[in-house]
Amino acid sequence: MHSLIVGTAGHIDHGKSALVRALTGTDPDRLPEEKRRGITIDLGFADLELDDLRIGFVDVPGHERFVKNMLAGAHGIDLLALVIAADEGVMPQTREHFDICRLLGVSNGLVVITKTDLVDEEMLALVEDDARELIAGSFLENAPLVSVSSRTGAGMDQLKSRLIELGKRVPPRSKDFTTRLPIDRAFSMKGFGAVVTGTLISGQIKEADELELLPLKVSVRVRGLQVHNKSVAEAHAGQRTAVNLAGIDTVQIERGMVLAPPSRLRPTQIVDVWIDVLPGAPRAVRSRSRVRFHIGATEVLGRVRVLEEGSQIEPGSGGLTQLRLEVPVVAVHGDRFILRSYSPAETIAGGVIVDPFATKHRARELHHALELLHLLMRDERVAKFAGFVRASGVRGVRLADLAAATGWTNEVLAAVAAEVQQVLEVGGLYMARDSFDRLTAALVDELDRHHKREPLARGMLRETLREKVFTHSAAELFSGVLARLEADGQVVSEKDIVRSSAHSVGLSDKDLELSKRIEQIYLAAGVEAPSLDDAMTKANVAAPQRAQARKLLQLLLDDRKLVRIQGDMFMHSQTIEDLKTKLHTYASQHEPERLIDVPAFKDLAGVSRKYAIPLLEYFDREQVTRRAGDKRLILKPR
Ligand SMILES: Nc1nc2c(ncn2[C@@H]2O[C@H](COP(=O)(O)OP(=O)(O)O)[C@@H](O)[C@H]2O)c(=O)[nH]1
Ligand SMILES: [Mg+2]
Repeated sequence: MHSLIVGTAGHIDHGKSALVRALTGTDPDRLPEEKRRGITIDLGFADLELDDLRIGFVDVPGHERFVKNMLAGAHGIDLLALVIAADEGVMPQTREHFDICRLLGVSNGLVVITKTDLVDEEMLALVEDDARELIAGSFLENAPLVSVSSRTGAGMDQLKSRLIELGKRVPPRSKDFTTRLPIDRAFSMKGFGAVVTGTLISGQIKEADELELLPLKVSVRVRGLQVHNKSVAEAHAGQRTAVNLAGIDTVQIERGMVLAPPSRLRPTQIVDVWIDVLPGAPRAVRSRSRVRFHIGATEVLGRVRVLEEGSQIEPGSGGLTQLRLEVPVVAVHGDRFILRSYSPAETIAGGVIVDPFATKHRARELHHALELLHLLMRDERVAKFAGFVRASGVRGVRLADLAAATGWTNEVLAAVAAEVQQVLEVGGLYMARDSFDRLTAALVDELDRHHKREPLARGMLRETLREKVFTHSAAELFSGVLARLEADGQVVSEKDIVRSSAHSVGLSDKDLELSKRIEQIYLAAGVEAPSLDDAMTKANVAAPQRAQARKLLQLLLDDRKLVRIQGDMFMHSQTIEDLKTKLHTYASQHEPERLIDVPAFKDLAGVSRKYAIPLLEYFDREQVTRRAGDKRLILKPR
């Protein structure tokens, strides 16, 4: 079975709903008001199995006041049935609906001339000419034109066989996009709760799936599914789908909201788009004009900022534009949409989403922004991927960001990522090679400046460096960049200190000599560590030189020649190593407990309590020992 959606379009009273009823036996005018007034106000639905085709009909209102509702149904159709009444011919909404379908990228369909029972042959021929003129040069140019009467049934069999032929030629929906269901109806069913319906435009939905309702970002669960009024375990792209949702109240759901997998797609309020202004539009699309933006099943208001020179796009031409929306919507790259003027509401343009998560462009950056948008518009996924990565600059972009921007499945993302060039993956973020180079240059610069300022310091604190160069980026990016620079041998990072690999602390002979003396004093003192003051005095450091001596001491610590036990208590690393060896020997003599108490440690180390406690605490921190009640467990060396 091949599922597809057929959408009606055409002027009011041209027999769209009657046609759907004649074909399916279902009256698509379901609202009491529609039945009473005999007109379609909102979308109607019906289904039909023809051969191995399962057709979902979306019947739209023809009245110009309800174009908004028409749009909510027109976005997901595979086949257009453009309906023209034989007794009236092409009328304003025939044209407007047809324009809309063209702008939305509908690419298959047929023309149905209805009410043939009301006209003679001559009139019918005239209307057919009228229709042919309308579709000349469009996607319907070579489409079948079928004349029918829903009243007498004339032409219905021919129409059905045309639908079968066309339906077979409609390509299956691409499997490359993540699941998305724009909601066109929401209602409650007694005993079931919230039910939403819509055209599943991509992916699939299964019973018990966890989904996310956007832009609310509420998680919901699929309690049940129906396709064509039958319960199913799974619904597929191209099917009219009803979903019974748990975890949400019907009152929270509105037409135009979207169901998608959790955390996969994201709402947006600024989009960069390409628009084509209808040749018949009453005026150019200008910056600052307020428009109605129709995407999926939703309509929101927004403001235009034309990105092209001249700040306007003339009727019959196209260009790049930014739309700032008053309410968030769900949009991915490549989505089609319609722009209507605010008042009077008329269709003026259609377009395609280029960058769904755009930022405001400053005038001097506009040129660069336009360049990137053109890259995104290239018809190759690798170029699009590279475009999104480049647009992210030195911030980089996560695969999840790319998934939200493109709507691509993980399989597609992985395949494209493997092919893309001049893009690096750093700390889980994708970044263009030149952005990466700029970032590393800034980092190396910052380090060099630091080394110039502080020639005696071994390097810069990691955190300080991150704050200076990576203020606005993700933490993992910094580690990623650093790791790459280390692997390249450009920088060396030790614990919380980073230095450029070319940097070495340059000590004067005098400093070198003093540093040796200080080290010697600690080495000689062993566990009987002198206070800092004592050490300075012993090393003959006069008061004015103490600051310098302290820096030298810090260098000795950085070089791990000295170890800080606690506060100002330092010991030589040799002393500590000897103690560790003694501890391990002791442990091996006290297997399997490997325990030592404070008195035993004092004996072992030959120290008083004043040193024993800080030393043991130091060993605890270093994971040489671990507290076990009032004793220490001597850990096995790793
Ligand atoms: N004589 C005749 N009347 C029709 C035919 N199809 C529809 N109608 C009538 O035309 C009117 C409008 O039809 P409807 O299907 O509601 O038009 P819609 O607004 O395009 O959906 C109704 O009164 C229908 O009974 C037809 O083939 N022949
Ligand atoms: Mg109707």
